[in-house]
Amino acid sequence: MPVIPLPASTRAAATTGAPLDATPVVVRDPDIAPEGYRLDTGGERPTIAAADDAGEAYAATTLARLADGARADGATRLPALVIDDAPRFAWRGLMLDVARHFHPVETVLELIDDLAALKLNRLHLHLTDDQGWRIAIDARPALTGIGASTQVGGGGGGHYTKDDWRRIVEHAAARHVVVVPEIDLPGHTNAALTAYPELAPAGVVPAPYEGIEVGFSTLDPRNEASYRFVEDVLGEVAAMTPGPWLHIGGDECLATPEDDFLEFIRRAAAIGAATGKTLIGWHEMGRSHDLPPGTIGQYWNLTAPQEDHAEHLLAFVAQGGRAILSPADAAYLDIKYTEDHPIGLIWPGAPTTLEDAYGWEPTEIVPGLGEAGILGIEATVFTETIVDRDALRSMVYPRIAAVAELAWSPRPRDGRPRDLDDFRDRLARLARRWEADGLRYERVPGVAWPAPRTSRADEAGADPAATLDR
Ligand code: TNX
Repeated sequence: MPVIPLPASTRAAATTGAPLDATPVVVRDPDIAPEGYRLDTGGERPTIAAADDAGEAYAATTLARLADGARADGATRLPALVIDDAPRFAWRGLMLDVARHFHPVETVLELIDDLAALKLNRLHLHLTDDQGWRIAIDARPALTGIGASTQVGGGGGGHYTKDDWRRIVEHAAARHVVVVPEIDLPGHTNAALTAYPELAPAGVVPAPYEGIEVGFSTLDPRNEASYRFVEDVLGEVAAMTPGPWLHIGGDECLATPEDDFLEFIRRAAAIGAATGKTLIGWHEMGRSHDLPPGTIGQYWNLTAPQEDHAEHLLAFVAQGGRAILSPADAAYLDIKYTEDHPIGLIWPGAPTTLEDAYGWEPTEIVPGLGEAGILGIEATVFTETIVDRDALRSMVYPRIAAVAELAWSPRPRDGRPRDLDDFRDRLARLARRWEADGLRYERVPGVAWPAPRTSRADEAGADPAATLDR
């Protein structure tokens, strides 16, 4: 079953099932796969069978979309169907960078709702970077003092208090989304160094940074105080986070000499593992052969791997871990849609269209990495150019639907490509809901998008351009 169900009108048995408003009967069935479900819409009441709460929730989502489709067709009953559905990958994620531009709690809560609606189950928050530190650490108050006061382009920053964090993780858990905090180490640490300059390598005087370069900062790997800092931070983040994962970054450490990098990763990973969490690192961390067993590698290089990036990812699997795939030319939702798109970066070399986001196969990226080595896939949204909720929505939608479908739906048999036209048709139907919810998405070419809904602001006589799509 694709993550976006087919419209009811295309189904042979349409409108002979349960009435649209019938409350489903829910049963537990331990033989159904984790997060999977069986949905039978044939009787007077739909039946949902699932092994767990997530499967039950995903069945309810599919049922709601089927009802949307039937209603749009003017039907009063559901199509009579039996759907056996379960995810291909256990890890179906989105990463949001709240460091380059801070995004408030409400934006994050809404994003979690969006993820759950597409059967995505991980929200990775990139909480720290050169331009800002966004999470309260009681033992290190300056991190959210001076360290949180900046962001790309200026205009102030922000951070999450421990109460904010609790709201985020609880909201997520109620929607079967696990929050994964990332503390990026030892590079991407300029904001931390402005707060605690004694952790910078000797001779480096950190100044606040609000540009978009990468790779210039590092905690001093030769200073014992750096490891006490890592202990304080990872200890508190682990304690306040109910999920089992802790991401420690490790990417783009261009200012850390290789030997120092390897020693830092060995020690920081041991500190992280001692919290009891399973660690995740960007694939460069695979340069280390001293990773705690089971450490997960996240791949950010291209769908056609360059240099030694694939080798570094495979080193995680060799050390007992698995891979999360986030290829930058397909799953980076901060990359421009077109060369002249007003928002976004274009460092992978070309824009990322909806078709690019949909047109890749996870097992065909890193030679030697098969289905068993792949924990799942994750889209990312770095926010150098993404300043607010509307900009975020316009970059995330519709490409997130492509990533969600690759994460959930089975690979087409016989290695055939996925049916792009079918995906576009289903997407056009789904967008009616986005219109109804009044949320911004990018009306990329190739999809028969629904007519834009007249906004409330428009009805009130305000400037329609403020809320309508470009
Ligand atoms: C690469 S991918 C980064 C980030 C940037 C992003 C922009 C990775 C691990 N690092 O530092 O924000 O590109 O797309």
